[in-house]
Amino acid sequence: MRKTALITGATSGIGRATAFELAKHDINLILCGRRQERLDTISQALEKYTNVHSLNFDVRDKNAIHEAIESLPSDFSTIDILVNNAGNAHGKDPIQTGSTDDWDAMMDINVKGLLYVSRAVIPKMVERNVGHIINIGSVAGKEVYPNGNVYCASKHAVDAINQGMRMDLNQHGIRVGAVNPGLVQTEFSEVRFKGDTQLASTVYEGFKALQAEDIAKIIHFVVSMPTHVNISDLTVFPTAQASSTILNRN
Ligand code: NDP
Ligand code: 8X3
Repeated sequence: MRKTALITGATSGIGRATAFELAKHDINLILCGRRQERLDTISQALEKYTNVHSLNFDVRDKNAIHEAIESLPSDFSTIDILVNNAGNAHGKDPIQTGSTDDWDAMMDINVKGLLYVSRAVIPKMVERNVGHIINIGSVAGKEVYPNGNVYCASKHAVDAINQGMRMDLNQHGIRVGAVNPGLVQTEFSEVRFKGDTQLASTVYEGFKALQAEDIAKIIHFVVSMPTHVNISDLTVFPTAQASSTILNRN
């Protein structure tokens, strides 16, 4: 029987690429995001591969998440795989001048949003003693870099939540693991720099960044392992990157 995966942040970047990768491997999909037009376009493109249902909610809105999960049609209501991917950096300022609105956005989306979606999905996994959760962390959850302050804090929180989830869900046979990418060329930097596409493009100049499809293939690899194998924590850099602060630009 086909598995069903719910992917948050499926309208762009890593989430969208993961939707295509899992669809091509016969996994039913629940695609989540706030931009309905994109959800519609992506769903249409994937319908030739698999069954797709989309849910429009902001991960900051716990009531909307709960209602959306409760509203799932019976064909989609058994979620086998949860990809907690929605998130972004907002701003890249030193702590003394950082925007408290940016800080709220990062903590509310990257940390609390991930928790709210997980809280809505996990109980049914626990009832069935079946499930696989992939938390998209970051190298920023393993190291801190200058001006990364609160984004790094949010991803360190994801790292801790990933470990805690694995412990609590261990007795239920639910697999939990994180995929922690280095620099991936997506809309991430456009969001971080508030639509300044020129500044955003400089982030990926002079080296070959990871592509969203690279991470999607890794996520498929993780979920396709036999059920006795749990990839708990995986960090992936572009070859040109050795750490958050060491990047070989030519
Ligand atoms: P993108 O900006 O391309 O995609 C972000 C996705 O998150 C979009 O689909 C967006 O959908 C969704 N999202 C953002 N805010 C919300 C919200 N409040 N409610 C619901 N959905 C939301 O970035 P990436 O694909 O690069 O990022 C995906 C994940 O990967 C993030 O968690 C990021 O931290 C992580 N990551 C990225 C790296 C990179 O270098 N790009 C490296 C390491 C980790 P919509 O706007 O439609 O709601
Ligand atoms: C995204 C990668 O280096 O911009 O998590 O923090 S980085």
